[in-house]
Amino acid sequence: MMLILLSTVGLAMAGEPISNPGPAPATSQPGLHIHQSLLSNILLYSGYSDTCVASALDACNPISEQHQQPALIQEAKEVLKEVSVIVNKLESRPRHCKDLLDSGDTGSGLRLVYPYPGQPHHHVTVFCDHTVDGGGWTVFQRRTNDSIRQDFYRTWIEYKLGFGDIESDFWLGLDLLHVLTSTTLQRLRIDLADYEGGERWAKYGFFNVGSDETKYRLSVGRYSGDAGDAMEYHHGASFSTHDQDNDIHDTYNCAEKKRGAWWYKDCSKSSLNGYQHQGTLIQAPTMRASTGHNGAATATP
Ligand SMILES: [Ca+2]
Repeated sequence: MMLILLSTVGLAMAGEPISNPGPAPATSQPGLHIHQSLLSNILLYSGYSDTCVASALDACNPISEQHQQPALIQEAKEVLKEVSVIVNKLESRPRHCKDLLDSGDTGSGLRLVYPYPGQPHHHVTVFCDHTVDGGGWTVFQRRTNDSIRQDFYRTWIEYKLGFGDIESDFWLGLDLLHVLTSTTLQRLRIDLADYEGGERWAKYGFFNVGSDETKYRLSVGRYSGDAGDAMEYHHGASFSTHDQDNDIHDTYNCAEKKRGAWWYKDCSKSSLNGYQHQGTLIQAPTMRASTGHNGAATATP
């Protein structure tokens, strides 16, 4: 495709002045409008007179201008149209679950998405949840009350890349979370359940996870829900694991203290990857990210 485009440009430019026309012929006359063209220079240099070259090339103009160039332009337009169709097709690939919902895929479960800008073929598998709060949620963490549970006391590299069973207990991974929350505005929803069947939720109108360079710094804003705001305290914090202490506590690593991995400061008001207590209180959290919908909560704080 690109070769055709380059070829078209090359042909279209063939009549343009050249920077080094070579030795000027002795018979050259000022004002001859074609004397700098490639072909006229060759002919003049070969010994043909100006008048002869001018009349010969003038006779060719109707063909090149009225037939050849429109044909080339038409060809270029068709090539550009094909390129445009391909680009639109690639750009319309779903970046996250909200794109899938908008395209009419209302089924929850595993789906392929293409979240990486400039990498239209790089896909990942995510779990889409369209059952809560209008749908369009990309689940990035889930802890169940199943008999077999994932261990969430994991290393930095495991939290970076993700772990677990995406249809049960899992953590999607900080690298992917950064991409998902950086390419479009995202909201965050957390659903909590206790062992007695009680349920609470918290939602944030803005949610972003920074890059590896920031140690995946958390940004959240605009709380709503009935679980209480336990995330605002963590706004601006970097992520910590038991083998990488990025919290602001001087004497110990909060991730070790809480037996978890989170955006700890000094140390936490929430720790949803922390030790999962058996008994009366939390927790079986599910964390979801989604772009806004229903025209609400899509603006930047
Ligand atoms: Ca510390």
